[in-house]
Amino acid sequence: MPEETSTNIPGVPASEPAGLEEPTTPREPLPPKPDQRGPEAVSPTGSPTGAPGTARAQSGQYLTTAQGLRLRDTDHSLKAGSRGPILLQDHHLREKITHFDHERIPERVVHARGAGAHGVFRSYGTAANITRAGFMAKDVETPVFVRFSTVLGSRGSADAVRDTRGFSTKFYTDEGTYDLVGNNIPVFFIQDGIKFPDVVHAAKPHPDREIPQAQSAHDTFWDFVSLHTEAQAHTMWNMSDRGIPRSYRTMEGFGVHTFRFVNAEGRTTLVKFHWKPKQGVHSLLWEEAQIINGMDPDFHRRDLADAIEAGAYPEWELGVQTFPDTEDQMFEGIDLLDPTKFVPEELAPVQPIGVMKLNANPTNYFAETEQVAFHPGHLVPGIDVTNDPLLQVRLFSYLDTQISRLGGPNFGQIPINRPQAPVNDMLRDGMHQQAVHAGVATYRPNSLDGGCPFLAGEDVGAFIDVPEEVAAAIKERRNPASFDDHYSQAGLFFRSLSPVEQEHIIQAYTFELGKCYEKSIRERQLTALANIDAGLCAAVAQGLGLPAPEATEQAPSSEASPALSQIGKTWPVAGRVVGILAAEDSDLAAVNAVRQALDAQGIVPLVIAPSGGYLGQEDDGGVPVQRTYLTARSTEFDAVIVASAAAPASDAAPGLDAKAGAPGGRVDPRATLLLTEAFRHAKAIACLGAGSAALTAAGIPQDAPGIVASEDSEALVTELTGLLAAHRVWDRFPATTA
Ligand code: HDE
Repeated sequence: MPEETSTNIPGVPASEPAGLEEPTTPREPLPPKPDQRGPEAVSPTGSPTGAPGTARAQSGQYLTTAQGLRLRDTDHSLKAGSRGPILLQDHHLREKITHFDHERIPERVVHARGAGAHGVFRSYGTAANITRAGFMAKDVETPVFVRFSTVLGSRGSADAVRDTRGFSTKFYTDEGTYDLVGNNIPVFFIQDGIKFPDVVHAAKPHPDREIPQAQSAHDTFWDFVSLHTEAQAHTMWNMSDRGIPRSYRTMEGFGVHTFRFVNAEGRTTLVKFHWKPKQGVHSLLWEEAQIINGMDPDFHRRDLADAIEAGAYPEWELGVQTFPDTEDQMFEGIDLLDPTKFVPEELAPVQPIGVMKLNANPTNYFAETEQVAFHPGHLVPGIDVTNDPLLQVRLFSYLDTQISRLGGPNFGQIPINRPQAPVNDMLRDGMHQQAVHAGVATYRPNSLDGGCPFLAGEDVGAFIDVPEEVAAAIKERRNPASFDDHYSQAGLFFRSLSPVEQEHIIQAYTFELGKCYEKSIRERQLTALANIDAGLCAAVAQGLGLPAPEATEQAPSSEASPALSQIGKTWPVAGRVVGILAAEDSDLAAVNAVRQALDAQGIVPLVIAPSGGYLGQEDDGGVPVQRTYLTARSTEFDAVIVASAAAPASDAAPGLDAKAGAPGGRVDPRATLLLTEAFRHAKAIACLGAGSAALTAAGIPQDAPGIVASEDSEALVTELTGLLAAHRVWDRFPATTA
């Protein structure tokens, strides 16, 4: 049998024997693609990355081994004959497969699923009286990298699950890197970090079958939170709309703990951090979230990346609530060291100190978003910690976890983690050491390296621990009595919301507890709800078909905090997505006019049609189709516009026929589903002229709130924009709840 040979190298015939001169020279070498050039010799923050040569990632035009050896073939193993066994001497094969075998690193033990972005933080320069941290006190810009995350799910889990979201920001300041590692909920499940493994084990999938993924609706979670009642306040926030944000762009962020600012004179102030999204605070509905997790599990990741790519850069204002650093560290009866409590904005207003804009997507997910290492102990002069027992444990945990996650103690040298400030430490060697350190004296004091590096004084930016007096105390395992109230703030939160939001909370508890198999767990959680709010308990009990228990504790009552409601305000509409249902027989001039009017508002118009390509002629007034009835689902859109037919036939539903010329001109059921869902999810629906026949087909009353119709595209978009600014047509609830 003749020996078979094959090669895919341009210009090299398949039958050519080995030993040719320069067989790998392409006939017409092309310049490297922009995304193949490899990183510049600077870190993402603009600072030099260190020794020359450390930025070698991709250079040159030829495929090489890790050692730079040019390769002629990467598709065929070296074999003893084309049908023979593979030879152990195939060094390229072994390098390629060995590297592949080790491509994965352990995912984060919590917050494994995330999305990141680069940006800048501009300080207003108004905080100088309370902090000496230059990046907050002066009117300066600081590069940042932000990572948003869910907590419970694995790295490949869905985005739109009911969960807390992480909101971590790395500020590359010129005084060192500062990490603000927060959440989108201002309170936490536990008061002492020693319980973190318990809450996480309870919330993660059951250890026997490893289900359910990325969900709290299961027995072990509710078993824990019903027994461990200090978790009730955080759980209430999770059951609210905050647990299912519309987008990472529409989430608030909170530092959760109380931190300590120190000003230039050494005076201290206690602070709580708040990120306020300029896009507004918006959420999904539970049914929407469930559909999204099937239709587009990457919904939040895609939304963030698309918005940044489109130039709709999301912004958050950073603010602080400030409190006097008194001996008892209490404020209006709230213990500032208790991380299960928040301070209502009505008691301590949030004072803005700067604004952050996210303006660049990561170049490489693994290198940046996966390898970024946050740590609440990454502090700068002017910001210090408090004795919050949750924060104190975090100060240990985050450094420790990176050592197994990133393979050793040198994770700070990974480009995304490199500080912008000059680094001159005495840390040496270790796994994955990248630096070539000079000098012999890796100790202090020394005379051999001229005493270098020197110690800094406060005048040149040294970090000085706040000389806090620690009162003589008994060594004990115990919380202060001021941590005892577990219910009042859960009730305060519930009572501060609008009826629609309260209804969502009732549905969420009823859903989640309905997924628990153990009746005793449902009953115990109902008792906790009775201690929080009798009305809430009764409504959930009714949904579960269980009697509503009596309260076992009388929680102190507190004033409502209207600032907690997400409803009743209006917000910018830029970056919102509007679907335009159209078909071949639609009035294409009107569709194009409406697209332009939306675009002028910064809204993203997406045309949905029975099939892809163009409606009409591409180069003669046609309309590009971005989604087909097959690929579109209502959940992608914040509002929907129905196009009218150019010349409506009497028996046709204009513009939305299943197929051109379909008998009876019926409306495509997928278009009907899209409209029905958009209506049920309280989204604005607009009809261009006679398009409203499609609404009739979907059973949507024309006079329902948030249904608008106009022949004039400008007027239609103006009305629609007004509705979008409120996020949803709230008047449709609670009569038609999701
Ligand atoms: Fe975390 N947390 N956490 N956490 N956390 C981690 O650190 C931990 C807590 C938060 O995008 C881990 O690098 C303990 C509160 C965010 O990379 C780990 C305790 C808050 C992220 C860890 C807490 C957070 C993490 C896992 C109780 C809100 C994602 C990987 C004492 C203020 C950071 C990692 C990112 C990640 C431990 C409680 C927020 C294991 C022990 C409270 C946003 O170190």
